[in-house]
Amino acid sequence: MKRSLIASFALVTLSAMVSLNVQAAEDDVRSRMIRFGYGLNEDSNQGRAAKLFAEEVAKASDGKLKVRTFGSASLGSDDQMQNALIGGAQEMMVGSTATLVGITEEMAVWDTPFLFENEQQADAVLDSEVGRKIMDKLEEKGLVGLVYWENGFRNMTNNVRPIEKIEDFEGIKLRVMPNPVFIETFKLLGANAVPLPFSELFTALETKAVDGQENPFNTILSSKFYEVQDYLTITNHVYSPWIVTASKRWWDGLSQTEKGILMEAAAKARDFERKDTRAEGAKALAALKEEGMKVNKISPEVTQQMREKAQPAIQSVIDRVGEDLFQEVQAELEKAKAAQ
Ligand code: KDG
Repeated sequence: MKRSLIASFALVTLSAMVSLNVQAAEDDVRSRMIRFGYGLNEDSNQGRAAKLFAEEVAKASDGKLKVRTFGSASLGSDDQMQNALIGGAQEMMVGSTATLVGITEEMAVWDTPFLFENEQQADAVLDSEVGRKIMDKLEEKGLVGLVYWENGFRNMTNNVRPIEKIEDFEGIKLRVMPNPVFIETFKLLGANAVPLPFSELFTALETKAVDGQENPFNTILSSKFYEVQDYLTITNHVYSPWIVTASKRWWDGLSQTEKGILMEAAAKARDFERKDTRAEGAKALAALKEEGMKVNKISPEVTQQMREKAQPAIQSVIDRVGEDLFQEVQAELEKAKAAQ
């Protein structure tokens, strides 16, 4: 009797120690260095949000989790960093969803021309269940999606002519993100679409390897494209998200507490970044005019012609992501429109 009592007491003690140990592991916050890469300058909406993310993580971990931010594509272009995360050579980054399409093709849904009419619709859909569902598909490819940030509505710049009628796209050598939907869309509009990583864009414009590009006002200003571009045409042809990602190989080794700290900081930085991007966007347009860019806004009639010409690209998104997922996004979008 005594022997079995001692044995069961030892068993209870052992399992308590093990669970305490697991508990300690789940609550552990270890000293870690986290390399967080991004493509724009430090003095950009992307850079300011990355800095805030690092500050929030340090605050919440008593300085144990040290996020070192690396801007201006100093750790590589978006797709190079995405591959570094998959391989475990880098811990985190923020970059375009568009360059993830080669890894997780469902991300292409966010490249659909004219999908969102305004930022409120974008926020509602990206932060919805279907936005999370698309983000979670990254896991099978070695990435963890934390949150979406805002790159913003994209507008055209070029050195050939102001884009006033649909024919004005004809023959313009336009740099686009290395993404099948962007390449197809601008070919359908009549431009000569040239896919290039963001990190090569300024030089390509400066050396006239390309005539133009398309990006949100904040990026056009912070990357000084006004120095090498004459015309800015407000087209708002697509809303671009950024996405904060982590290396799954690295992420899976974190404790629950560490994951919670990173997720909460990424969400705080998202909320800050969206506000900052919108506030600075209006100022950026005024600054671009000050810098001498000739600015025009495309008419509703030409916007409609763009939509019609881009229709096959929208169909190719549906073919790529699947009718069901595309309709899930549309349903979420209709809910957002009804709530406005
Ligand atoms: O690293 C910069 C990219 O994240 C982002 O700016 C993508 O809009 C983009 C572009 O034009 O490449």
